[in-house]
Amino acid sequence: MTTPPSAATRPAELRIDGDRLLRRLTELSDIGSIPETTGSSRLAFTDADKQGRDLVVTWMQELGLEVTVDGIGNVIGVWTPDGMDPEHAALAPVMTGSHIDTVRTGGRYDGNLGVLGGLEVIETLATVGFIPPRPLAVAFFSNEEGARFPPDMMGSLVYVGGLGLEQAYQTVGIDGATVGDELSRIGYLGPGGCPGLVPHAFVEVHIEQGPVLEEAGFDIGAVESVQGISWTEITIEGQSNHAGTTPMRLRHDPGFVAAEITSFVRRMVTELGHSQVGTVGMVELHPNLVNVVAASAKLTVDLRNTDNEVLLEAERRLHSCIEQLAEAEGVRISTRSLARFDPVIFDSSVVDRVELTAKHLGAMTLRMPSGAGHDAQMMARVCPTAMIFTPSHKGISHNPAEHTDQHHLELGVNTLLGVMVGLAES
Ligand code: HGY
Ligand code: MN
Ligand code: MN
Repeated sequence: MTTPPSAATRPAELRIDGDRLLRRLTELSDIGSIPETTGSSRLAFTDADKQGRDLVVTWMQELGLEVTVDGIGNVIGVWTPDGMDPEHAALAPVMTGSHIDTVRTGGRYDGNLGVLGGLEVIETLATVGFIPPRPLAVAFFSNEEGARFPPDMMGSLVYVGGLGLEQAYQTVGIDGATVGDELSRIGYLGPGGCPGLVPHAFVEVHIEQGPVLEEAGFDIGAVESVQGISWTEITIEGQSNHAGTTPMRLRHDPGFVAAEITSFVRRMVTELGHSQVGTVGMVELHPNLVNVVAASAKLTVDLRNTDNEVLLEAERRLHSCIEQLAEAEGVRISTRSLARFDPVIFDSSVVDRVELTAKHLGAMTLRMPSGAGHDAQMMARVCPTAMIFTPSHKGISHNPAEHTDQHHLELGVNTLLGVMVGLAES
């Protein structure tokens, strides 16, 4: 039996409770909070991540969701309200979700908005007794950031069968721990099978994490695609030596080579232009002392582009630069790919639905690509998928100062509500 959409319960007229959403966002970001900021640090599978997980699972249970934990720690809550026709209850759910792990200097909204927004949609519908014609589900996927254990989107990649559990378990993090050990240590190595159940459709609301929407005065992004991502770890081995006595002609200096690679990346992406971006986010020297020519250096290069051909060219240029530097400085350089995902195009009918739903709510909408990686790009491999973006103040993210005003948070989650109900009824 599906609730006849009376005026009170017709989803198009429903609006979420923005204060309740903000309360949950605040309570979650208090876990691993970064003093004097609204940000948090909850690297994947740390104690702080566990605490965040436990809190969200409690909220899922309080909402009456059926909660399962799978083999990589993805948590899926399915809402099958009492009174739903049994054959409707057996249908694949419309799923939303995102992640609650953060980078070390994370903000309040990255990932959290997509998970808590999903809970808010379900609570809003349940409160008026609305019964959708199929179940709804909210997920948080493990280790979306990939900052401690590469690649990013690890949990959703396993969920869709793109990475085997055993390979994921053996991944060694930047601190030497392994995914398998940490997952069981925090008690989230669950029984749920991987790959996971295939949803009817998937939609994720997320902050843009860039300046486009705010600068151009738009309220909602109807995300059409995610750009390609290439992460490379570079290890340089030279010869440790005395900083004072070693003539420059005898040096094999990994610190110098790391700096050369860093400035090469900036020059190269500037030359390639358009949507090419490049970041050296991590540089470690050993022994990292003022009066020692480094023995070794390790750095990471993050390259991204909406055009895969140009991204491949950027990778080729990086590797040729590395070979030339190794030859010129007499050092040994090895590289390891940490992540490589081609650009992803979302389902145009779901993108249309995002745009129409947001416009119906009075939002100024913009169709756009995503510069950041998201779990939705993995879900797009198995079901019709798209994303909803809300503006980020000054485009700041992966920074405790990350901010989105409540009006836009509410607009994003109200759009999510309309899209989820629409997909359930489609
Ligand atoms: O790296 C990314 O784009 C995402 O924040 N994990
Ligand atoms: Mn994110
Ligand atoms: Mn992120």
